[in-house]
Amino acid sequence: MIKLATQNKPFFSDVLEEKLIQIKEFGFDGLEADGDLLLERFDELKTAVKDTGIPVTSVCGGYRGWIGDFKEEERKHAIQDITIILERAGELGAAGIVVPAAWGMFSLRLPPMTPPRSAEEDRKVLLDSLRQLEYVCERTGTRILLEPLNRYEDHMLNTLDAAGSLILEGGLRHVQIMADFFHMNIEEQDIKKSLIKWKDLVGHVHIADSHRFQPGDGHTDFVHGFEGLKEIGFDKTMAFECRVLGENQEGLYKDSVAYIRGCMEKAGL
Ligand code: LER
Ligand code: MN
Repeated sequence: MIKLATQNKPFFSDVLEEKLIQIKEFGFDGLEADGDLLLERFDELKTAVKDTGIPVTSVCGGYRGWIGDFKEEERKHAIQDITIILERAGELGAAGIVVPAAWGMFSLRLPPMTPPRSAEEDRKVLLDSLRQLEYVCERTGTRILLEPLNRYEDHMLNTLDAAGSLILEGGLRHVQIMADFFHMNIEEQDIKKSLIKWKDLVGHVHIADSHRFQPGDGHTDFVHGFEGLKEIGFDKTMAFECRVLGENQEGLYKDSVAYIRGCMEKAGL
């Protein structure tokens, strides 16, 4: 059974227990927490999960640097912070952390267009970071959810093919592909076909509509993509990662959850 999660929203309470209860009232099954909640407010978060019974399904961001950082010092920071986050995610029973190669560090489609490191070096660096994190995943029962981003947000991993082939090349057993509908809408020729191709490695999903706002407001064909998830028997977490367009933010977000649940039903999920 797929779990529907949400990242934080400005209209959710900052009191963690209240936040989790609100999330449930909005129609979600759990929270995709920002990493800084696990780094800065872990005891409070653990108590809130225990008292409400509403889970942290997964973690996204909130650490220093990137696993593919050009700066070695920053890459070390990323590995250090992600290690702590994974240890705490394991304690919470969360699946693991969503990790792109880097975000906003370099784009091959924007000036200066020539990166300071070769593609071969990029892969070496990424494999080194992922291998170090594999050990942490193994002892904490967690996973790295490796996320390809669109060409304007990252230059190393843009497609499910790129992330999947890196995982296979490294023989990484605790790293899976994080499939984001916003990025896939830009980079994949056919979202459904790509999901089916990487069926054994798809471990987590992000959803936003074509314009990165709430699902149902843009023109992404979610039912088509969800048919791919149905075909591969995906039964993990799908997290909303979007801004909300419109005046009545809370009402529109609730409508979007209902819209997505309807799309899931149409796809037989
Ligand atoms: C950034 O666009 C994104 O999709 C996040 O999930 C980054 O991990
Ligand atoms: Mn994403």
